[in-house]
Amino acid sequence: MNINTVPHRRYNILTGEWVLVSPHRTKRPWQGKQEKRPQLDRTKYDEHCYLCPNNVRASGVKNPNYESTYSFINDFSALLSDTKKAEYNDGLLRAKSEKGICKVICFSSDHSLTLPLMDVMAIEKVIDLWQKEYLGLGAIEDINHVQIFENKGGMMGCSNPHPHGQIWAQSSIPREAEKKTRQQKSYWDKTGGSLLQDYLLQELDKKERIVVENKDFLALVPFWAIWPYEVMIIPKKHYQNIGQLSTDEKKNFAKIIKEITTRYDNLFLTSFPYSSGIHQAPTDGSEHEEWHFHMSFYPPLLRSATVKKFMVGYEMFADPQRDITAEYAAQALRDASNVHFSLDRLTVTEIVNADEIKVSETLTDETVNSTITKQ
Ligand code: H2U
Repeated sequence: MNINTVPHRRYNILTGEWVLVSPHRTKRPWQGKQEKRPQLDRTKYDEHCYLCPNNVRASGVKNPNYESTYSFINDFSALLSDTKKAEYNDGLLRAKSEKGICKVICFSSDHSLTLPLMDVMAIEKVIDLWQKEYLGLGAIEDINHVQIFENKGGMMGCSNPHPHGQIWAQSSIPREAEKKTRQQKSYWDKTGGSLLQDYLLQELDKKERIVVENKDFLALVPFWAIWPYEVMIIPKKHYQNIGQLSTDEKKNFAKIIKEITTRYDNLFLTSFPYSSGIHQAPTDGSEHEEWHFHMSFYPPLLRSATVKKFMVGYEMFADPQRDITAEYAAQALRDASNVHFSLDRLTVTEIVNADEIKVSETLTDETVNSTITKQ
């Protein structure tokens, strides 16, 4: 089967689910919604920002004069640490109380930054904090799962441009982690090996979906990607959680995060919106040897800085679907520069024109064919 032309379904080894891929559909004209291009804000300190140092948050608490990273319990936490165990059962209606802790993680005291614009040492400090929080929260009784994530950009529902992420830690294992535990465990029991380690070796051999690589990490567009430019960062060693990373490995993790997010911004010359998250072993007291931690980026942009993918219709009722192939996306990200465009003296006209360039580029046969030929 020619996966560059034939409509097909791809299997996600981590979730056991399928995605419909329709490569012939990239030529579909677009007369639909165009999002607003986000402004690049250079304000280093905003007196109205709830997350800037020394400012008072909505709860009335004052942030300390922090210099690099800072974490605090979310003032509007979705989960609370003092929730008592309780159940509601009424015929077919069932509910269970859920206990947890939600935290906000400020990546930097500088309001104007984003991960691609931070230097590697500053990103390492974010990773230090993620490690500390994963281990600390995970050690608490009744906290069986720790979800680290970032919503970047207004398009992803982020409420504040100050560089930050969140952590929701809770007693239940949520759906995505539960699926991934099941799939990895069944592979481990069958083969005695790690599912992601074997996948990583196959991708290293094929090379067509790899975006960048360093001594300790690989960043690729997974074969089963759903989002147009979805990326997964996988450690080369079989680690269950980020707590196992050495100082050297943390530096390489920071480098590859910076590299991927810079290429994202350069793809459409915009601050690329996404949701990213780290999936790692549950903290329920079991060893979870089957787990291989990884970080995923789910960005919505499809054709340009203003045209995004919609997860609607067939996707809501049947299966996720994509038009551009994972191989095309990996090639586009490999072709993007790893020097951030804002440091590269581009003119405003070039940035504004980038919308039209990308919209027409993704629509022509030549671009699709030339990418396929390159592979
Ligand atoms: P988002 O930008 O992804 O919405 O995350 C910001 C979080 O910060 C959000 O969960 C919290 C919100 O509840 N927050 C506080 O805890 N205190 C504040 O003063 C404002 C925002």
